[in-house]
Amino acid sequence: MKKILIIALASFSVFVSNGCKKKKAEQADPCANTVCLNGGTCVDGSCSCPTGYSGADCGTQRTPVKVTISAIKITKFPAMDGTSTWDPITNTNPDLLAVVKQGSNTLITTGSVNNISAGAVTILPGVSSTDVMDLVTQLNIELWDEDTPPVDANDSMGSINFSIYNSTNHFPTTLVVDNGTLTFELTLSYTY
Ligand SMILES: [Ca+2]
Ligand SMILES: [Ca+2]
Repeated sequence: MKKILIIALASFSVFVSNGCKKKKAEQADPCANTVCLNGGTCVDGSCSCPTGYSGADCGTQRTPVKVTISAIKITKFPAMDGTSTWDPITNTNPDLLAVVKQGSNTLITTGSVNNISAGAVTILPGVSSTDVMDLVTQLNIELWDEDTPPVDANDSMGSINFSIYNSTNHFPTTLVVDNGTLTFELTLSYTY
Protein backbone atom coordinates (compact mmCIF):
# COMPACT_ATOMS: atom_id res chain seq x y z
CA MET A 1 0.00 0.00 0.00
CA LYS A 2 2.84 2.37 0.92
CA LYS A 3 4.58 1.57 -2.39
CA ILE A 4 1.47 2.43 -4.38
CA LEU A 5 1.18 5.75 -2.55
CA ILE A 6 4.80 6.62 -3.33
CA ILE A 7 4.33 5.83 -7.04
CA ALA A 8 1.15 7.91 -7.12
CA LEU A 9 2.90 10.87 -5.47
CA ALA A 10 5.86 10.60 -7.85
CA SER A 11 3.55 10.57 -10.92
CA PHE A 12 1.67 13.59 -9.62
CA SER A 13 4.89 15.57 -9.09
CA VAL A 14 6.04 14.78 -12.68
CA PHE A 15 2.65 15.96 -13.96
CA VAL A 16 2.88 19.23 -11.98
CA SER A 17 6.46 19.82 -13.06
CA ASN A 18 5.59 19.30 -16.79
CA GLY A 19 2.71 21.75 -16.40
CA CYS A 20 5.06 24.39 -14.99
CA LYS A 21 7.57 23.88 -17.80
CA LYS A 22 4.82 24.35 -20.40
CA LYS A 23 3.61 27.54 -18.74
CA LYS A 24 7.17 28.92 -18.62
CA ALA A 25 7.64 28.17 -22.35
CA GLU A 26 4.46 30.04 -23.23
CA GLN A 27 5.53 33.02 -21.15
CA ALA A 28 8.94 33.02 -22.82
CA ASP A 29 7.54 33.23 -26.38
CA PRO A 30 4.03 34.65 -26.74
CA CYS A 31 4.44 34.47 -30.55
CA ALA A 32 5.05 30.70 -30.59
CA ASN A 33 1.57 29.95 -31.94
CA THR A 34 0.95 33.18 -33.88
CA VAL A 35 1.08 33.13 -37.68
CA CYS A 36 1.26 36.50 -39.48
CA LEU A 37 0.60 36.55 -43.23
CA ASN A 38 1.72 38.93 -46.01
CA GLY A 39 4.96 39.95 -44.30
CA GLY A 40 3.37 40.76 -40.93
CA THR A 41 5.52 40.38 -37.82
CA CYS A 42 4.47 39.09 -34.40
CA VAL A 43 4.87 41.49 -31.46
CA ASP A 44 3.83 40.26 -27.99
CA GLY A 45 1.55 37.64 -29.51
CA SER A 46 -0.22 40.01 -31.95
CA CYS A 47 0.51 40.62 -35.63
CA SER A 48 1.88 43.98 -36.72
CA CYS A 49 0.79 44.30 -40.36
CA PRO A 50 2.65 45.93 -43.26
CA THR A 51 1.08 48.80 -45.20
CA GLY A 52 -1.94 47.62 -47.12
CA TYR A 53 -2.91 44.69 -44.90
CA SER A 54 -5.14 44.35 -41.83
CA GLY A 55 -6.79 41.66 -39.69
CA ALA A 56 -5.56 39.57 -36.76
CA ASP A 57 -3.25 37.59 -39.07
CA CYS A 58 -2.70 40.40 -41.66
CA GLY A 59 -4.68 38.27 -44.11
CA THR A 60 -6.98 41.04 -45.37
CA GLN A 61 -6.07 43.61 -48.03
CA ARG A 62 -7.08 47.14 -47.15
CA THR A 63 -8.98 48.95 -49.90
CA PRO A 64 -6.81 51.84 -51.11
CA VAL A 65 -8.16 55.39 -51.22
CA LYS A 66 -6.82 55.63 -54.75
CA VAL A 67 -4.66 53.86 -57.32
CA THR A 68 -2.27 55.97 -59.40
CA ILE A 69 -1.28 55.11 -62.98
CA SER A 70 2.18 56.55 -63.68
CA ALA A 71 3.21 54.80 -66.91
CA ILE A 72 1.70 52.76 -69.75
CA LYS A 73 3.72 50.31 -71.80
CA ILE A 74 2.47 48.42 -74.86
CA THR A 75 4.10 45.03 -75.39
CA LYS A 76 1.78 43.38 -77.93
CA PHE A 77 -0.51 44.57 -80.75
CA PRO A 78 -1.66 43.25 -84.15
CA ALA A 79 1.10 43.57 -86.76
CA MET A 80 -1.34 44.09 -89.63
CA ASP A 81 -4.74 45.68 -90.21
CA GLY A 82 -6.25 42.58 -91.72
CA THR A 83 -4.10 41.90 -94.78
CA SER A 84 -2.61 45.40 -95.17
CA THR A 85 -0.24 47.49 -93.11
CA TRP A 86 -1.78 49.95 -90.66
CA ASP A 87 -0.66 52.84 -92.90
CA PRO A 88 -1.07 51.41 -96.41
CA ILE A 89 -0.37 54.68 -98.25
CA THR A 90 3.16 54.87 -96.86
CA ASN A 91 3.25 51.09 -96.19
CA THR A 92 4.51 51.71 -92.63
CA ASN A 93 3.83 50.42 -89.13
CA PRO A 94 1.26 52.02 -86.82
CA ASP A 95 1.74 55.23 -84.85
CA LEU A 96 0.61 54.14 -81.40
CA LEU A 97 -1.36 56.04 -78.80
CA ALA A 98 -3.62 54.83 -76.00
CA VAL A 99 -6.73 56.23 -74.34
CA VAL A 100 -7.90 55.18 -70.85
CA LYS A 101 -11.53 55.78 -69.94
CA GLN A 102 -13.76 55.07 -66.96
CA GLY A 103 -17.36 55.23 -68.04
CA SER A 104 -17.68 58.44 -70.08
CA ASN A 105 -14.63 60.05 -68.37
CA THR A 106 -11.39 60.09 -70.34
CA LEU A 107 -8.66 59.71 -67.73
CA ILE A 108 -5.59 59.54 -69.97
CA THR A 109 -4.75 60.22 -73.61
CA THR A 110 -1.12 59.37 -74.25
CA GLY A 111 1.17 60.99 -76.77
CA SER A 112 1.94 58.98 -79.90
CA VAL A 113 5.03 57.09 -81.07
CA ASN A 114 5.54 56.68 -84.80
CA ASN A 115 6.08 53.63 -86.97
CA ILE A 116 6.36 50.95 -84.27
CA SER A 117 7.11 47.36 -85.28
CA ALA A 118 4.96 44.64 -83.77
CA GLY A 119 6.84 43.04 -80.89
CA ALA A 120 8.64 46.24 -79.93
CA VAL A 121 8.17 47.08 -76.25
CA THR A 122 7.18 50.72 -76.14
CA ILE A 123 6.55 53.11 -73.29
CA LEU A 124 3.84 55.52 -74.43
CA PRO A 125 4.80 59.16 -73.84
CA GLY A 126 2.88 61.93 -72.11
CA VAL A 127 1.48 59.95 -69.16
CA SER A 128 1.53 62.13 -66.06
CA SER A 129 0.46 60.36 -62.85
CA THR A 130 -3.29 59.90 -62.92
CA ASP A 131 -5.31 59.06 -59.80
CA VAL A 132 -8.18 56.60 -60.08
CA MET A 133 -10.56 57.12 -57.13
CA ASP A 134 -13.39 54.82 -58.24
CA LEU A 135 -11.91 51.35 -57.84
CA VAL A 136 -15.16 49.52 -58.64
CA THR A 137 -16.20 50.74 -62.11
CA GLN A 138 -14.19 49.00 -64.81
CA LEU A 139 -11.72 50.97 -66.90
CA ASN A 140 -11.27 50.64 -70.65
CA ILE A 141 -7.98 51.04 -72.51
CA GLU A 142 -7.99 51.63 -76.27
CA LEU A 143 -5.07 51.41 -78.66
CA TRP A 144 -5.09 53.59 -81.77
CA ASP A 145 -2.98 54.01 -84.87
CA GLU A 146 -2.74 57.79 -85.18
CA ASP A 147 -3.37 59.16 -88.63
CA THR A 148 -3.77 62.58 -90.17
CA PRO A 149 -7.20 63.46 -91.49
CA PRO A 150 -8.32 63.98 -94.19
CA VAL A 151 -5.80 61.49 -95.64
CA ASP A 152 -6.84 58.89 -93.08
CA ALA A 153 -8.69 58.90 -89.75
CA ASN A 154 -7.25 57.22 -86.65
CA ASP A 155 -7.55 53.46 -86.85
CA SER A 156 -8.83 51.55 -83.81
CA MET A 157 -6.47 48.68 -82.96
CA GLY A 158 -8.65 47.26 -80.19
CA SER A 159 -9.62 47.87 -76.57
CA ILE A 160 -9.82 46.00 -73.27
CA ASN A 161 -12.06 46.40 -70.21
CA PHE A 162 -10.21 45.81 -66.96
CA SER A 163 -10.30 46.33 -63.19
CA ILE A 164 -7.67 48.61 -61.66
CA TYR A 165 -7.95 46.88 -58.27
CA ASN A 166 -9.17 43.67 -56.70
CA SER A 167 -9.09 42.63 -53.06
CA THR A 168 -6.86 39.58 -53.49
CA ASN A 169 -4.26 40.75 -56.02
CA HIS A 170 -1.59 41.88 -53.48
CA PHE A 171 -1.13 45.34 -55.05
CA PRO A 172 0.95 44.67 -58.18
CA THR A 173 3.19 47.57 -59.19
CA THR A 174 2.91 46.32 -62.78
CA LEU A 175 -0.62 45.41 -63.86
CA VAL A 176 -0.72 43.34 -67.05
CA VAL A 177 -3.85 44.03 -69.11
CA ASP A 178 -4.23 41.50 -71.90
CA ASN A 179 -6.93 40.19 -74.22
CA GLY A 180 -4.82 37.85 -76.33
CA THR A 181 -4.37 40.41 -79.12
CA LEU A 182 -3.24 43.42 -77.11
CA THR A 183 -1.04 43.52 -74.03
CA PHE A 184 -0.49 46.63 -71.93
CA GLU A 185 1.57 47.00 -68.76
CA LEU A 186 0.44 49.72 -66.37
CA THR A 187 2.74 51.01 -63.61
CA LEU A 188 0.64 51.48 -60.47
CA SER A 189 1.03 52.81 -56.95
CA TYR A 190 -1.44 52.74 -54.06
CA THR A 191 -2.53 55.25 -51.40
CA TYR A 192 -4.29 53.98 -48.27
CA1 LIG B 1 -3.56 54.05 -90.40
CA1 LIG C 1 -0.69 55.94 -88.75
